[in-house]
Amino acid sequence: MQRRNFLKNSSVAAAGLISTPLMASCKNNTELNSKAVDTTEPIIPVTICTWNFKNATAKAWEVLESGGSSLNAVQQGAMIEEADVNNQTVGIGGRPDREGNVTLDACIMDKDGNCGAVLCMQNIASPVSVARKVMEDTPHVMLAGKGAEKFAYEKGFEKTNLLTEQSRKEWVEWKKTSEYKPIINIENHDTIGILAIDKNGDIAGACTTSGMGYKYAGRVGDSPIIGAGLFVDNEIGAATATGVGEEVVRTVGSFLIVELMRQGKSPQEACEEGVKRIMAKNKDRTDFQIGFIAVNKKGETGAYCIQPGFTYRSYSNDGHMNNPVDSFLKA
Ligand code: SD4
Repeated sequence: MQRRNFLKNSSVAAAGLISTPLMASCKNNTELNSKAVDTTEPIIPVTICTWNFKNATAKAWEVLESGGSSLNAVQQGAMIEEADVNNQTVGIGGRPDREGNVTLDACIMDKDGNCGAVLCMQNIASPVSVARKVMEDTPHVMLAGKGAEKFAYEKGFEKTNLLTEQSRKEWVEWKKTSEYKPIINIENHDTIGILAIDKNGDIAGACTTSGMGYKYAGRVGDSPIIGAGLFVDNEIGAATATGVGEEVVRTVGSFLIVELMRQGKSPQEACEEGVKRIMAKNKDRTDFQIGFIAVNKKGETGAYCIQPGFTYRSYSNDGHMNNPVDSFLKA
């Protein structure tokens, strides 16, 4: 019998045994019984991120190993990619929209279900850090556009030109045809979604992107949308996404994956089901990429994608690895 089924059956048996007059102790007994059979140690701390962003997971691991919170770990990991001018889908150096403006989306979520996001924000280099301020210093979850930018200045963030010469040149080239394909080539996926569990067993996640290159001005994808690009439930686990955001939004992908884990699926099984739900609605399409990664409360991880080529980084006591990811469509 698979261990998960064994656990399920054990807790059912435990619940059966105690459906006696001692109802007051019912909850405690159930907890004791299920804990008694679940003897495996969680694999924590752990951090994982979309793609091969080894500097991000290295930074997050440094925070986790020194006893820092998962929230600090994911923020600091994400900030590494935001500051990398060579990453053209995150932070400084991100590809602009069709009008030449770099607009950034990011969100962050903590162990208590607190979350913050900024959408379509310009001129600020670390949107994930502004998202954290939204979470911690306002009664809101999302700030967008000029309001988000104004808020960032109020919080001491500096105005920064996000359009690098490289991204500007490519945009000028793109304008010659202005061909708008809301499809991201596999090679162009650079959005970072990062998840972590700290030494206390608490989970947090962050996601940050400049979105699709040459998008309509004002377009926002999944990455800053809690439930779509990222979701954390400290009792269950967390998930995050990269790829064509519209499709992730349509299935509320990251929330779906966490809920599937709640129902007993492993992170791997949950990611596979998440991708299958998307493909079920896109039966005739083979031209877009989405990758999900997930971690459960025990530190087990999983990932799945549509097209071959997606990988995810993990850092735990088992080492720092770039993990190949199985895909729905085969090469
Ligand atoms: C978006 N999901 O804005 C993002 C794009 C992405 O790698 O993941 N790019 O739709």
